[in-house]
Amino acid sequence: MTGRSTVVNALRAQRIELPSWAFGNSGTRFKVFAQRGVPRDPFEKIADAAQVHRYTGVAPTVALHIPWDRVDDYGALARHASDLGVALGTINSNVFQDDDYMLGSVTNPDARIRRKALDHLLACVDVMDATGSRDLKLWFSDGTNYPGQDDIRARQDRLAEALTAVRDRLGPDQRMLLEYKLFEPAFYTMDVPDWGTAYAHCLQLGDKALVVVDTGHHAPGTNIEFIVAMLLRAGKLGGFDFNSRFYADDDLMVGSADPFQLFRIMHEVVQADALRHESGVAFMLDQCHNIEPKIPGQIRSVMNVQEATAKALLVDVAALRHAQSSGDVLGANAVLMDAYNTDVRPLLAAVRTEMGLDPDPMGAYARSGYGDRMVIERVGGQQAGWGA
Ligand code: AFD
Ligand code: MN
Repeated sequence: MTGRSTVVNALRAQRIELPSWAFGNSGTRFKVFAQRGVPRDPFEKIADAAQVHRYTGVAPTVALHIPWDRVDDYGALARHASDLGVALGTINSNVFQDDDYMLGSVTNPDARIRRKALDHLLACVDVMDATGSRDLKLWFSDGTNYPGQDDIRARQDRLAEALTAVRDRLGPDQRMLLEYKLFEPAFYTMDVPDWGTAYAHCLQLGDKALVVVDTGHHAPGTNIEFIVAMLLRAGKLGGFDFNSRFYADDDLMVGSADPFQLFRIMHEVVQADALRHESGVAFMLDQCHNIEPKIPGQIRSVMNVQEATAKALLVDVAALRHAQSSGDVLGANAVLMDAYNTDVRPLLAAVRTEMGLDPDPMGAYARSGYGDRMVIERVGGQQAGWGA
């Protein structure tokens, strides 16, 4: 059984990265519901993200999305973040919102459009140079909707060509994280549909290329923790985009649909000793708060990741290994379920108190009145949202 101090120290050291885009207006293809007090620019997004870190203590970095978060002076944005106790994190490219990309970006049959997309990816590396970011996250909406529309293998060749050019551009301490997604917005083939495709390209690209597992990007019923274990064993897990789903890429608060799956994923992470910051695995959130207030929605997500992590840290590994090695099926399962069924909220409340935080982040944020103040202060301007 892991000692309490070891568990507490691991929970205190945990780092979860927030997505800037979660604080703007978001929605579905049917409607983006505007909320009052929403940020109007990257500086205000950072301010809202800093509230999540203020009350949770484990969310010190904010991922940016380019061009949504493009600013004239990234140094000023970084200083703004630092003044608020956070830092700029992963840079997310966006080659999915330009009319030119209707038939694909880096895999488009038109070389001119492929060049335009690659130039954006290289410009994102320039942003990384300016922000000091380690990771470039690459998600491609590229794919086809109909059999025969394009050559599946040729599109993979185009993808490999672009990824190689990005790899060659990266600095010595920079990485590229390739994210896969089974479907949407393409419905017949996605050019990076699954972990196998992402893994195959990352193997070709070398050590700087790693896979991102977005928990909403699989077919229903997929054993995601198996994928996580395989990538960890191969040294090719770059990170997560945590969210939750009932049916598709719903981008709901992580852990809200299936906290048991989140626990099983974090169990594989803990067993592979990959929770430590030094492991290089990035624990990012990637969500769209469509109907819930955004800052408390993110606080809840962070808390859900913490709870799954705490339970994973409580697994009695010695007992588990003994039961496994002796073929004690029920015993091994019981060891895991004992950890999962442990109410870790008192433990996390104690950890927060030891960190000098309110043990109840949601209540502390609500009592701060920050959200109400933003509604009053943020009048006018153009609210951030899809495309903003
Ligand atoms: C969309 C994509 C993908 C990506 C995210 C940020 O589905 O998850 O990581 O946008 O670009 O949610
Ligand atoms: Mn994602």
